[in-house]
Amino acid sequence: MPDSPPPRSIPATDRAGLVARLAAMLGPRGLLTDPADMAPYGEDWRRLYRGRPLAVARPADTAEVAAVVRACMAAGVAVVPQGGNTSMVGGAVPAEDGSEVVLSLARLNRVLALDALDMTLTVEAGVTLKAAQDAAAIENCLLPLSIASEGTAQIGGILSTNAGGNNTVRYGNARDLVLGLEVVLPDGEVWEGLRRLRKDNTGYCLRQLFVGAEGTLGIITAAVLKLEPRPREVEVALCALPSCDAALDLFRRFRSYDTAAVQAFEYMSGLGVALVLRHIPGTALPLTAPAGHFVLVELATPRPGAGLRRAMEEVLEGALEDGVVSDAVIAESVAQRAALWRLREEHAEAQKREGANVKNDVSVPVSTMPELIARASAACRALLPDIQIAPFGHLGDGNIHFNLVQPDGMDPAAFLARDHDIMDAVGAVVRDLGGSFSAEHGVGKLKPYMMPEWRGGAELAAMRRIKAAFDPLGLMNPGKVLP
Ligand code: 2HG
Ligand code: ZN
Repeated sequence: MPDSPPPRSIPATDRAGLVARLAAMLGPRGLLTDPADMAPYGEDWRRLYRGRPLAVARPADTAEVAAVVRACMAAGVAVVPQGGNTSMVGGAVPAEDGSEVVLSLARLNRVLALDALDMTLTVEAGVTLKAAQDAAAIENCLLPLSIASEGTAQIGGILSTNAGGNNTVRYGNARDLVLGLEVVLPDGEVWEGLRRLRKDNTGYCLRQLFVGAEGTLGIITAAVLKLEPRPREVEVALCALPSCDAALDLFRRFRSYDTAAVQAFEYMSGLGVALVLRHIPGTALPLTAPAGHFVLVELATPRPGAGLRRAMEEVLEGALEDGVVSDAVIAESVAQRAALWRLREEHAEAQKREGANVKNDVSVPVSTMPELIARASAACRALLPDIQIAPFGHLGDGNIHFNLVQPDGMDPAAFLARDHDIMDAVGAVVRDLGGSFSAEHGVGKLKPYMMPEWRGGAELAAMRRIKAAFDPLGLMNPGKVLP
């Protein structure tokens, strides 16, 4: 089995021939070649990478996706699948040398079926998460995946990266929501696995191989997703707390009161909230004083007459009496709920506006989160005393975005030049606590270099064998996931 993919360079004439064949196959709506039209497909959301696509293919259906893949493979040209292009790790950017075709799934944007008895939603890969949520809501169902980029991120990319988000604490990752897939394999064959079965115990679970593979094994073109009943009652509260230990104490209190109702339990640092208030117009803190730590908790249930408001008030009253919470506000309306959530959802945007960022999407056992934050903060300050430390995220899952913002006034490029030092310093603490270097954003182009150290030996060797079996030419999203 080859350990590294064969060289991919081919003569320019072959590339020109491929582009001509794709143009004939897809028509003007289906192929972009003008550099200005292609520019948005070359750059990632964080602007860490500026790739240059050979062409951007925009097939209209699965048969066209398969035809594009077959043509590219025949020409020895790599394919980079792209959904909403919201990756935090450069998972969907092409190489800088103009040698790779970006394959956008955006035109595969049909909701195919919803079954309110089976509780399944079948969608094409280019449907945005928001459109899929809205489709489920029409039938009084909930697609229980929620991420800040849901208006742009597409189902194919969400599954390919095994996205997590705000409701993982209750419903699991994208991986836990997928029943069936349709996938175009690297040889252009289509695997028609759009099954709607809750139980199907027939050999290797292929669909789970493609979930989280970041387009390196094939291209997801459609999916069957599990739905949940739509909540009848929802309560959201924002709490100020004296410490991260207190946040964990509060999590324990909510879980022991009614574990099934906890739908989100999100942590925010005092600095992170301050950056949102500074950079995002229309945001406000509905509490009396600033604090060092905040939690946003959401309770929800489809049970009629569950009395969640009473549950929220009782837990918070106890926590206030015991000094676990210093202040709290419960949303009184849908608009107030949205305003509280905005303080959390705008963290990534606010940090981007503040300056250059280094992100650490890490996970540790939930119980060790206060230790992680304390030790990683000390390690970062030892590198750069004025570094701005703004951890936030999915405390209930043990997944924190341990994000660092450049010191005030520092040259952004000089700060980003320290990114590996900073990630390594945080990574050392995470390793010591038995954690992971990527909890929900994936590996992409940014982190394959970490794989040998974190996943080396038998695990990485097995992954390489899987890659070689599916993609012997090494042409599916090369340079991502595997070093
Ligand atoms: C979130 O939880 C996203 O908002 C983005 O995963 C996190 O900016 C980040 O690091
Ligand atoms: Zn997140």
